[in-house]
Amino acid sequence: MPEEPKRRFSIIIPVLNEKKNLENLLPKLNAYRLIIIDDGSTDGTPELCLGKDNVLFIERGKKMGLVSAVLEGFRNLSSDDRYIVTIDSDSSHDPESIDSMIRYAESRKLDLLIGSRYVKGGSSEDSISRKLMSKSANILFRLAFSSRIRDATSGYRVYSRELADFIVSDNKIQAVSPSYAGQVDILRRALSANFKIEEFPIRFRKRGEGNSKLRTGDIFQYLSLVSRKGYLMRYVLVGISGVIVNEMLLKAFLGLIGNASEVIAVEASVISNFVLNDKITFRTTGNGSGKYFLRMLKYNVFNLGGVGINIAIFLTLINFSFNPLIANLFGIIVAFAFTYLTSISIVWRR
Ligand SMILES: Nc1nc2c(ncn2[C@@H]2O[C@H](COP(=O)(O)OP(=O)(O)O)[C@@H](O)[C@H]2O)c(=O)[nH]1
Ligand SMILES: [Mg+2]
Repeated sequence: MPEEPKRRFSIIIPVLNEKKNLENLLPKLNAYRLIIIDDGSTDGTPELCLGKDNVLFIERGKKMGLVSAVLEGFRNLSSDDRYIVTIDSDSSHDPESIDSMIRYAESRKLDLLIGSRYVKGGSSEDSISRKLMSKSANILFRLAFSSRIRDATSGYRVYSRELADFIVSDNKIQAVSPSYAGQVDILRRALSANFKIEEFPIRFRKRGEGNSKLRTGDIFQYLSLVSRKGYLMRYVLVGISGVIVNEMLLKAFLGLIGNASEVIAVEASVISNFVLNDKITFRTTGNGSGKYFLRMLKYNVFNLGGVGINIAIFLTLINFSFNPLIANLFGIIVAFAFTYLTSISIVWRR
């Protein structure tokens, strides 16, 4: 059987001063159609890329961000591109995986296949500090978006044409997250639009020549995206509002009914937290009052469980002669983790 022509796929390569790395990479990609997006490299990158017949070279002149470069690639696909690969040009991503990734994406009819360092069979040769940063970013992603994806920040991906077109028509991504955070923004939107997404193990190498283009500002952009769009920060803020409700009610009722006012204060703050989380944190809309009360009941039960956990940890640590305030703090943290995890995985499970 004749081999299928590989040029039905385009490979998008964002580049910024990567001449030495591209000298290694480009010869391995002769069989593919390449869309290289350069943002004003001054190291001879454009000269290296120009004049190759499988390369569409797009020069933008100034640094506009990694994901904005990917989107520029999406806007320049060929009409017969059914899948699109994005790959870093710094020698971190092994082009050997491209064919197996595309085959896997095709056979599973996926819209997005993420080359992942953190699934079984994947690995990363990054420095400890970079690994720590990337792992933290991914833990935050999973907690904030209630997702199972383990390598949300990876730039080695296979996109279906449908998803690429969907992303290009979504002008918010371009405006909000043109840089690294955009990888996660794309994933978040694809998840909530129910595109089919999986991960594929890759071996991630240390970058070849040159330095990372990641800046401190990119990290803040990521944190800002996660806190604005994710569940976790909103949940924390609602939790703080619950503490205020609790303290105010306790103050109001203490003189009237004594210690029993603690019960009223706790229950009222649980209910007010529920109402706010349902409306603001998880933005639940129109799925029936029956379900609403069921969620409220579940939330109540888990919160009472949280109170139990808090007290149990408090009493245990006190027994080990911890300072009571520290013991209580530990209790609060574990109880918070418990109620948050049950909220995203059970009460407001999507
Ligand atoms: N066109 C373009 N490419 C970029 C930009 N920022 C990073 N890249 C490229 O995106 C890939 C990943 O960047 P890199 O610096 O390796 O990020 P890191 O792996 O997180 O350290 C590399 O191929 C870079 O050359 C940008 O603003 N514009
Ligand atoms: Mg890199």
